[in-house]
Amino acid sequence: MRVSVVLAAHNEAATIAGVVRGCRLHTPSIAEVLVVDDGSSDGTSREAEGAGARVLRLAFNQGKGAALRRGIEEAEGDTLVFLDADGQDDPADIPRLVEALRPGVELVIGSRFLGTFEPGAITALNRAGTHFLNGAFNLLFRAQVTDCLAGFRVVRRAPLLRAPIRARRYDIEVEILATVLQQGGGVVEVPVRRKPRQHGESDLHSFRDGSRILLAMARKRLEQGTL
Ligand SMILES: Nc1nc2c(ncn2[C@@H]2O[C@H](COP(=O)(O)OP(=O)(O)OP(=O)(O)O)[C@@H](O)[C@H]2O)c(=O)[nH]1
Ligand SMILES: [Mg+2]
Repeated sequence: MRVSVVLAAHNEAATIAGVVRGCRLHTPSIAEVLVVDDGSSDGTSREAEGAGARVLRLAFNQGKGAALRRGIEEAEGDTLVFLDADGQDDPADIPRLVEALRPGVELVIGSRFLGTFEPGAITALNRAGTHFLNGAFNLLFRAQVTDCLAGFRVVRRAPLLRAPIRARRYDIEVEILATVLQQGGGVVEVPVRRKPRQHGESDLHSFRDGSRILLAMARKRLEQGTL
């Protein structure tokens, strides 16, 4: 197993170096930490490189999904770890996620709902929206996950290369999950701890991105045929 940690980052200069160092310290069989700097206007790339990451710079901001797709294409490893660059996910949880990637398992989700939200880690609106979208996902795909939107994951790279992934923003998480399920791959969840954002601003727009995620689910489900 060769593991690439892929971090999508947009204006995360204050936190990216700490996250990169944490990933380098905690990731078993690590090949690289790959940061996709998505048109940041702060020092995100410089900080990431200084901490030992390989950095891909996109010329203009294209969204988290577009950045992760680029990371999936460019990564060296056969196994990918995704987590947030803003310090909300704890790299110390990475070994437990990687360990859960047993034969037959293609995706390990770091579930915030099986784990812990520290105070301030999620707004009431985003918690309610996430529950709603998770329920919709389980109904549409006859799945039983607790956190279909979690960005903290370990996934094998091969199934993602076999299917076209089109998401440009926060719809990337459900598209990856649906793609793995569609190919018959095993999915497991392990609990993680989610911290509040310490610096900078979220790019997430609750209603606009929530609608986009719901549309992405519906489109993916329709592609798979009748219910
Ligand atoms: N490459 C890239 N990364 C992004 C973009 N928007 C967000 N990200 C990254 O995606 C991760 C999650 O984004 P956030 O905006 O923090 O979303 P969130 O954690 O779901 O929302 P909050 O809890 O409000 O912070 C962070 O690492 C961001 O830097 C983007 O446009 N491009
Ligand atoms: Mg965040």
